Amino acid sequence: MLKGFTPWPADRAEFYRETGCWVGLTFGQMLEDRARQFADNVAVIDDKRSLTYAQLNERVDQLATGLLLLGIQKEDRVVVQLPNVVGYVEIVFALFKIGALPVFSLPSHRSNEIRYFCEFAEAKAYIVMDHFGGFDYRGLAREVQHAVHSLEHVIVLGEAQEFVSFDSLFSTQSTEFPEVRGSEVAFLQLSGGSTGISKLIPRTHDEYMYTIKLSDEQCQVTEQTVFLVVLPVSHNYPMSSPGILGVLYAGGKIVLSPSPSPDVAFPLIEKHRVTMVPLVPSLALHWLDVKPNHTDDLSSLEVMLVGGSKFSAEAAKRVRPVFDCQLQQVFGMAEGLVNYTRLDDPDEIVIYTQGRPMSPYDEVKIVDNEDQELPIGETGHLLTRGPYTIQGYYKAPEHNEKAFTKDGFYRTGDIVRCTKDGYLIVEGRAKDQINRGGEKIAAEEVENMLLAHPAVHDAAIVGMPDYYMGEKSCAFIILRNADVTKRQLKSFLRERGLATYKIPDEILFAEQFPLTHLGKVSKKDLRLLLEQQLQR
Ligand code: OOB
Repeated sequence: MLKGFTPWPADRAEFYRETGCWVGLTFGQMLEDRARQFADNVAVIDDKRSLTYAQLNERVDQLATGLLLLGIQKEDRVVVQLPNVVGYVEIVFALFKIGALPVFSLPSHRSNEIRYFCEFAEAKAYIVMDHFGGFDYRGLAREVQHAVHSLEHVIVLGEAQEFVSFDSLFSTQSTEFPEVRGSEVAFLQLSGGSTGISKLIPRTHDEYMYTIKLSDEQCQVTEQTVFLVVLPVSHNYPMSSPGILGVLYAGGKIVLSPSPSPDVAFPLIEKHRVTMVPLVPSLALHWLDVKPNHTDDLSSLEVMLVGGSKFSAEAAKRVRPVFDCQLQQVFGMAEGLVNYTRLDDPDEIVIYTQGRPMSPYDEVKIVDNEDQELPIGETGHLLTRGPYTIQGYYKAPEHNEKAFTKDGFYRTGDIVRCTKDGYLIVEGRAKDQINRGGEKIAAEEVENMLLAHPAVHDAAIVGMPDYYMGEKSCAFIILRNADVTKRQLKSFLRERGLATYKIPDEILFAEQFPLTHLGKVSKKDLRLLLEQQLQR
């Protein structure tokens, strides 16, 4: 078993097997199976190429062979940083087949994040695109490879320069793949993070297969589904709720879009007769606002999933009239628990709630500050455990003590209320995190980096209401007796390799911070202060 992975207690693991949640199927086997069943169906398309199920499986086998020949072995960690391209699906399944573990990073991550992931996971390889979105990832790879000693290979899709070319890896040599079991860890996903930098989340084949099987049921994914991905494909949401994995499970078709812009995405919906698309609220709002200016035929669209942050009821009401499709809200987390509104739920529920747990074996509790369970209808902290919610972050025993209860419930950090029918309504957040249109920012990570600036005496980051993003980030700064501009502070963060989405949208200087009675910075009061400033 992978070192640093926290397994489920034996009795619960046995229960999840007995009840048929965990069936021992790996993602490698799943693809082989679907390649037989749906051989000539198109599995995945991007703006350059497309592959049928049979072709995908064949290419995955050749790539897996090439990875083995390169020296990538079972349980080796491989940081994957790719945009929405067919090569992403190929590489991830090739790693699954040999039992090597992809560590999923986002295209917007920079050296601060990538160095950390590679170091922390002791990654053997790092896989990037040559360039994308105006950024050359080979420069980043050079910097990371220089800094991280475990990193033996950088694999590049496109022009590889001095690195290993992705295309050169495909090999028809006959090789035996290592045996991989359903109970083993399949990959490491990223947490949004609330203290310091993102934690890594180990997910096993068994429990992740269960999440996509259930998601397929709740979202009615079938062989006929045409699924458009405009969000970064490696995020847990477009990956598994129901995500690209759910679509492959059902034999449907994945269309990968290089951009979420309606100018790119709407023509793709028309061209491929897309039936389903997952969005975050900021994008859904944007699409709602601009739809009337577009003439593309979007009549194939049946379901728009919206999740990742709270979708306002006002916006939710507009989905059907504007897009003539069904809205399905999803409230999920990379740590596990996923809630959906159901496709046959009345509007009341679809518009006003974030859905209910997808498995009958999900256990949810809503508790007060002392972990005492609250009566139904009251607002409190959401705790959960179940057949697909992790028991611990990867190699983080101390953090796990705080993030999980003694009996294995995960503290989600979300403040919710439950209706009498078991639907959850997200009311707020207890974790020190900013949810910037679905992208999570751990305040502490950015604060620590700001504190490294010689002119900064103290820094505190809070969310700032925003029409599209839900919230943006605002950094309050107390300066030493030095002069520094907002722009200089932002470029300081950029030069330190912080991902762009984490750079504060606003910086405000303060003389002092409001404190709690314990003497900690009161973020609640800072938010009030910010509100007053904005109103002015
Ligand atoms: C998804 O996963 P993560 O890991 O990026 O973020 C999880 C957190 C939740 O704990 C909650 O704070 C927030 O994102 N969240 C929502 C929400 N969906 C997620 N807050 C309010 N309303 C919602 N609908 O974001 C994720 C993973 C799988 C499926 C969907 C989203």
